[in-house]
Amino acid sequence: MIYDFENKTLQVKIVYYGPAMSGKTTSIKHLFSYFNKEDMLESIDNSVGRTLFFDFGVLQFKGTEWGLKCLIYSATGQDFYASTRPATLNGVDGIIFVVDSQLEYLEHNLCSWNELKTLFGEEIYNIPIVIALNKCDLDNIKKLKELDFVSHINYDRFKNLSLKKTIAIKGEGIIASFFQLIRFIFPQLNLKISVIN
Ligand SMILES: Nc1nc2c(ncn2[C@@H]2O[C@H](COP(=O)(O)OP(=O)(O)O)[C@@H](O)[C@H]2O)c(=O)[nH]1
Ligand SMILES: [Mg+2]
Repeated sequence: MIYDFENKTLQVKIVYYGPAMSGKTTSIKHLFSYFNKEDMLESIDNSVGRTLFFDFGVLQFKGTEWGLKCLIYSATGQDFYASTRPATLNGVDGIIFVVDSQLEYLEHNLCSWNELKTLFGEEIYNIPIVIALNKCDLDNIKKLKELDFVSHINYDRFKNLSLKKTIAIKGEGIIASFFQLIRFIFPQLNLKISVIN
């Protein structure tokens, strides 16, 4: 977190993390389009549309006294681990962990989660995290239940951890997840903030 006293702005870094294809880019795209900021989002994709490196964008909000500048990144476990991790996870203030809630992807999700744990060690328990159980619309397949995932993580050790169901392709739960994370980072913040154009 960076305090810019001159401009009365707080700067935070938020990372959407999770296994490949869980819906990170879709979630971020919805977030930016919700605030009419699609043009502020850069996605570095490869030719088949998967995020090769990361998505990056800035959202700025105006509070009553201080402004809030959110640097938002996405990163996929493996790619991220290999090359972009140091720059992006350094000084992260909050993580939205995007889970693919199809039961068959449980291992994928846990693998990515464990990567995060390995990177941060004990520090992970201090980082505000929202776990987004994404793809909740897929009713025809076996879905991962909240408990399936929670039973594999030390849920009680986290200071600020919450689970939310999301459907990124419809934008459901995306804004709520984002503001839950902001509330974790700034428990005192007056959330009646407006986006800066
Ligand atoms: N059914 C369904 N598909 C989704 C959802 N979110 C993302 N997808 C699809 O999953 C695929 C991977 O999404 P993407 O955002 O690129 O994943 P990323 O690799 O984590 O950035 C795309 O085909 C998306 O359209 C969702 O909530 N429901
Ligand atoms: Mg992506």
